Amino acid sequence: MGLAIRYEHIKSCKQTGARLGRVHTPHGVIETPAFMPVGTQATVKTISPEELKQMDAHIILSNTYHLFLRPGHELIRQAGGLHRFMNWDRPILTDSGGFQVFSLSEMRKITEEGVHFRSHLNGDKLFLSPEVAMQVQNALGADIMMAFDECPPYPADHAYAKQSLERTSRWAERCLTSHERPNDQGLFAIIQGGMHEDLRRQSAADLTSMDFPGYAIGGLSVGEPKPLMYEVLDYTVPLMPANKPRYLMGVGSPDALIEGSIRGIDMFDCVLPTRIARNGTVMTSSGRLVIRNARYAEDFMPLDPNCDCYTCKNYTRAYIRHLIKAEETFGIRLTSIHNLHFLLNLMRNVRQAISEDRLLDYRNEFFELYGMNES
Ligand code: PRF
Ligand code: ZN
Repeated sequence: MGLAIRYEHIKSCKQTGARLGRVHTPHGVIETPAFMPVGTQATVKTISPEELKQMDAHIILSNTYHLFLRPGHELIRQAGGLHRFMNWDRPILTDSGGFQVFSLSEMRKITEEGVHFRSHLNGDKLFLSPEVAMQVQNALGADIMMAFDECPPYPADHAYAKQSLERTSRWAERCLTSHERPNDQGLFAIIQGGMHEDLRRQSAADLTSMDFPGYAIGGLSVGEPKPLMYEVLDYTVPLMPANKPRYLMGVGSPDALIEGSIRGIDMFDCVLPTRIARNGTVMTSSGRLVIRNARYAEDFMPLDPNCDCYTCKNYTRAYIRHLIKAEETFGIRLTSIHNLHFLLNLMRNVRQAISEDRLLDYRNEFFELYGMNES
């Protein structure tokens, strides 16, 4: 197998079993557990790479589906790959399109060969398959690429989830075979199986027998209750190899980042911080705050008095509320910077707590202030 990705385990938390580690990639090191900001269209919306580095983001995620549709992977290959195209020289992970094609495109038809669909941009007829997803991701050149999978909707009955995971296993094999750059791009497999324990076992067994350099859990955070997601993690994470990175896809609420870390997850991504920032919602140490609310009109405090981000050091709630209400783009830049800083800082705190064997204490202190059920 390829040499692109190496997981270094530093230690496990004695209170929880959470892992402190490092993922070594061709573009540098990711300290784990890590949160990956999402840059769907080769940009983390409104934030420059320099700002992401100031916030200490180690890795960002981008999307095969979007870049395949626009501007096209051949153009990005011509630019010298995604890193050079977007001026980001730290690690990048690209998702395979196997999820976005189901959530965004119209008139899709799944066959054994792949997925036929129409572009959500202009209605063009397109096709994605394991081989096409690998070709596109090889052209983009991310450090970590994802296998082309099928994420069943929630709820999915046992029969559907079974045939879907079996296809995902066959597709994973085809991804391995058609991957052309195993020495500088690591390909991660995605465990599916819905909310069914026997199917998660079957999926993990299929995929771990193929020896990928990393493993992800897909098919969670698709509308199921949080306790059910934690239950699936409880029995799925122990099925994943201990010497490789473990990535929980599309999960990034503060409570789930902590609960996932406790269960042994190393990597997370989510559009949540940047998406809610754009409608004026921020995460603070005492829970979510909706800055559009009239109660902040004359509030000259920072968004979060406990935060030392650029936004909180320089701007007030009243000013940010004004910008958001006036639809000034600087407003959503300020809330996006704050929310990303909040989650990246949360992960720094999680790593520190693991190193000191007190992640359970940290979790309890965090929830005390933040509120357990807020996402
Ligand atoms: N598969 C892929 N990407 C994903 C998911 C998945 O199951 C999810 C599930 N929450 C988010 N992103 N390929
Ligand atoms: Zn802040």
